[in-house]
Amino acid sequence: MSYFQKYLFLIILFSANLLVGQKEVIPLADMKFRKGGDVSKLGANCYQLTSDRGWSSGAIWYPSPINLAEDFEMEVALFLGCRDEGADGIVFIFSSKLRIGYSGEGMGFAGLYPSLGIEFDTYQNHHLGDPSKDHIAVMSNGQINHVNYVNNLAGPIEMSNNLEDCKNHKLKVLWKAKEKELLVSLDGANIIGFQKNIVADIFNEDPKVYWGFSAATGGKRNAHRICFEKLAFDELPKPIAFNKSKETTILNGDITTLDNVLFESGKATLKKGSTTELTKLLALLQAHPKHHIGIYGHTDAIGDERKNAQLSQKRADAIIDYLVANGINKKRLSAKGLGEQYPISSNGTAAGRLKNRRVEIYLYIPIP
Ligand SMILES: [Ca+2]
Ligand SMILES: [Ca+2]
Repeated sequence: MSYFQKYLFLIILFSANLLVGQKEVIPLADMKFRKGGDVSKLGANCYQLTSDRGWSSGAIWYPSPINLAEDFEMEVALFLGCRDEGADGIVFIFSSKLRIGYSGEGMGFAGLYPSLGIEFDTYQNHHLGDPSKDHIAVMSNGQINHVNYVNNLAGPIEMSNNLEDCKNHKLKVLWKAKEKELLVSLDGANIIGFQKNIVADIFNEDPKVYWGFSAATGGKRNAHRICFEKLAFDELPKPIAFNKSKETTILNGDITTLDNVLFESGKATLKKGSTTELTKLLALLQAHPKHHIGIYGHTDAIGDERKNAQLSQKRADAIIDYLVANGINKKRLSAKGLGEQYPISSNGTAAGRLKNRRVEIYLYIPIP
C-alpha cells in the first residue's frame, strides 16, 4: 500500500465511523424502561419479556419520546428461547403511543397504530402468510399479516438457521434519518435495508415517537429475553412548566416578557439558552389547545428606527417558526414587531439594551 493509499484508507475508515457514530451514545447504566405485562429485569441491561409458559406477553418502553428526524442506533442481544418451533417471537417497535398490542401471534405489536415493527417471528401462522422458518420482517401500523402487502415494508426474510437455539443473537438496528434508510442486521449479516420516509408516511409528519420491545407466547412457548449493548439517539427535550405565578399571569391574559429569550444585537437569531423558556411556552400551548397567542418583538434603540421595526418583526417571527416547527398550528399564532418604541430599561447601558431586546407574549382565547 502506498503512502497515499494508506492515507485514503484512514480517511474512509474515519468517515465510516462518523456515519454511524454521530449520535450521542446513551450510558446503558442510566437507562430506565417502563415495564408492562410479564416483564422482569434480569440484572444489568437485560430483561425477560416473556417467561417460558403459554400465553405470556410483555413489553418494555423507553419512557421519553425520541426524535426520528435524527439517527437512531441500537445493538441488542436477542434470546428467542431454547425450543425450536416454540412461539411466538420478539418485535422491536417505534410507536407514537405507549401501549402494548395483542399477544399470541400478535407478539405484543398487533393493533398498534401508528407504528413500525421489526418482527423476529419463530412460529408459522399459515393464515398470516408466515414462512415456515423463523423469519424477520418490517411491518407498519400493528399489522402482522404478510399477505397484506400494504403493511409489509420489508421481508419476511426466512432465516436459514433456527433462532430458538438457546443462544443470544446480536441485532443491530440503524435508522439513518437524512437518508431515510432503515438497516437491520443479525449476527453480523445484513438482513434488511430499505428507504422510506417513515416520519411522513407512517407517523403523519410527527418525528416524536416512543421505542421499545414486545414479545408473546401462545399455545406454544419460549422464554424471550433481550440485553442492551449500545444505544444512541436524540431524546426530545422534556417540557418544563412555567412556575405557577407566571403561568397564572399568562393565562389571565397579561402581557408577559419571556425571560431569557434573547437575541444577538442586530440579528433575529435566538441566543443559546433561549430554548428552555420556549419549551415552557410550547408546553403551555399544548396544555391549552384552544388558546391563541400574540407575540410582540422589541429591539433596543441602537441603529435606524425603521430597520429596528423590521428586525423586531423578524424576531417575533423567529418565535413563531420555533413553535410551528414543534407542532403548534400556525393559525394559533400571530406576531408583531414593535421596534424600539417601548423600552423597559435605559438604552444608555449595555445591560439596559439587553433587557430592551425582548419578546413579550399575550395569551388569549379566540372569540368563536
Ligand atoms: Ca408467527
Ligand atoms: Ca425455529
